[in-house]
Parts: sequence; C-alpha cells; structure tokens
Amino acid sequence: MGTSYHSHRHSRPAIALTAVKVVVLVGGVGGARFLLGVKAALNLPAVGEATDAGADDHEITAVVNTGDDIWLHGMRVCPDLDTCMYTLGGGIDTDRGWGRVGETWTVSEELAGYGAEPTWFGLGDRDLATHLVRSRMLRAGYPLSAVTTALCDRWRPGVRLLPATDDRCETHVIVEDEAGRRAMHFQEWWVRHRAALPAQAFVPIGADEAEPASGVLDAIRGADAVLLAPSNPVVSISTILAVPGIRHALRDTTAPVVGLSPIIAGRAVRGMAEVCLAAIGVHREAGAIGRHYGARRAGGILDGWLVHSGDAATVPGAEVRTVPLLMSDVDATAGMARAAFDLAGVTA
Ligand code: FO1
Repeated sequence: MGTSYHSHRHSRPAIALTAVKVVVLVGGVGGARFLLGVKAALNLPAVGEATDAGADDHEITAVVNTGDDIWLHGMRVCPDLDTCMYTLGGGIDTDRGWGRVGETWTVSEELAGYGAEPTWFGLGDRDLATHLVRSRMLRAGYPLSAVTTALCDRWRPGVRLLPATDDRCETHVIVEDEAGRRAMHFQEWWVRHRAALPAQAFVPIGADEAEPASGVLDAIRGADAVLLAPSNPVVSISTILAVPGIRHALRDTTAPVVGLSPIIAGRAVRGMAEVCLAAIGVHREAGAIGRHYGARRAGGILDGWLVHSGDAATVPGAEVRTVPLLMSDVDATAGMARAAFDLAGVTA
C-alpha cells in the first residue's frame, strides 16, 4: 500500500492510497447499486473485473446481509448475495432489481401445478441453477462463504462478496393483526404480504450463536475505510451488526467508518425502510438513523454520516456532511462513494 500524507481542508488528514482496501456493509438492491458506484469511484469497471494491471490493486470487500436467506423447495436462496453477484457480474434483471435478466418461470409454474408451497415466491429457471449449485455445496459441507466464492468464479463481480455469517441467521417478523400475534420469515412478510401486516419487531433468528464468516473481521480490521451502504438500516445493516463480533470490529478498527442515509426528505428511495423503521420506533429521518447507528465516540459505530442535500442531521460525535444521495445512475452513485471516501479522509 503506497501512501502519501498531505494537509487537507478537512479535520482528518487525507491519505492518498494507491491500493485502497474498502469494506462495505450491504443489503440487496440498494447495496448492490452502491457497490457499482464504489467500483466506479475507484476507477474500476462498474460491472465485472478490471482487466488492466494496476487498477485491481484496490480491494473491495462487501459484507452482505444473510437475514433474507430462506430454504425453499429444499434449496437455499440467498437474495442479497445473489443480487450483489448478479448486479456486479452483469446478470441482473435491472427492472426488477433482483433475479436474472432474460428469466423464464417454467419450474415455478410446474411447482404451482403440484400445489407445492410456497407458491408466493418466484424462483426463475436461470436463478434456480444458482440455488441448486449452492444447496448441493452446502449439503456437501462447504460453508456459505466458500460456496459464494465458487459461484463468483462464474460471475467475477470484481468485489469480494462475503456473507456476514456462514451460520443460519434469518430475519423473522413479529406481526399482530385480527388473526393474532405470530412470527413469520421476512420473505413471507415482504413478498407474500407486501409488508402490509403491521410489524412489531424484526428478530435476527440464530444471531446469538452466529459467528462472522471467515474473512469478515480481518477485512474490517485491515480496511482503510468502512462504508455502510444506504441499505435498509433495520433488516439489512442491523442484521449484519447482530452477528456477534462485527459491531465490536467496527468500533475497534483504525479505519474511519462512514454511513450513507437511505432516507431522503423523510422517504425511503426504494424498499421498505419506512415501515421497518416505524416498527423499531426510529423516525424516518436521516438524522434519526445516524443517531440509531450512533457515533463511535459515543459508543456507536459511525465517524461520518452522509445525508442528502437539503436534509439536516445531527449525530453527536460524528461528522455530518450533505451531498446528493440519489443513486440515479453509476456516475451519481460514484459521486456518493467519492464523498464517503472524502469524509473518511481517503483519496483513491
Ligand atoms: N421479490 C418479490 O417481490 N417476489 C418474488 O417472488 C421474489 C423472488 C426472489 C427470488 C430470488 C431472489 O434473489 C430475490 C427474490 N425477490 C422476490 C426479492 C427479495 O424478496 C427481496 O426484495 C429482498 O430479499 C429484499 O432485499
């Protein structure tokens, strides 16, 4: 790692690095899109691997939420890992944001023909191949992180994708309506019920006994910067933080930790952050989410917090900056990543 220190207008001296090691905590669609911008900010091709020598000195590690993962029809489905892998590898359906481009649904239709439940979750034919390979390797005893590496041999995302944990750690939702109080898997709440059942709590089942996947803690400890993508703070980022050891590593690392707000002008740009925040009693407001993570100096995890132009926020102990945070295209997203590097004092 070649470094040259020079004075800088910001409080933290900028460190110019020829080989930046960045760790990004991510969920699904928003996290995957943010990773495209992180790559572009480091002059890497947004999709795929760098081919020219030198550019790939940078190391991006994505620590990916596993809370959405689910066993279906005997197969392990890992939506956030797959969304990142397909997005960065050029195989994503960009309209839906998840699943494969050019997808067909023959197997799902045939399963429905048998009445095989659940019929509310669509598994595309192309996507199924991923789940078949993954499930076979898991049954053979490989940890999810090793399986993910094997799947990425095909997709070459140009980012090291690490599940937050190799252990089963799934988000379940406690809901209460006229039918009573009950728990269900996050996907049942989100896909089957379209997040319309009133959620009282999101519980990361299995988190207590989970351990960070191999490589996660070392990546955080050895990073030059750690970024929290503008992913869902409740069911994506908090589920990663629920894996024992990860929060501690974030508090302990010498790398600055910078987060990006997923809420703009009081609204989630995509997904269901608003309803999830309501369930845990956090205002849908950029500052409230920053304070929910908390400043490292005040027992939390953040050194810096980026909020959208026009949003005001105070996070005691952390530096707050205002920049455009709409991921409208890769260039705009790269601008967000550059602003995060700048706040972290890292010049790529
Ligand atoms: N989302 C849906 O709304 N309906 C589906 O049938 C569905 C299937 C699906 C299959 C594989 C996959 O990787 C993702 C899938 N998603 C589907 C998206 C997923 O439920 C959520 O958007 C994420 O888990 C939330 O980040």
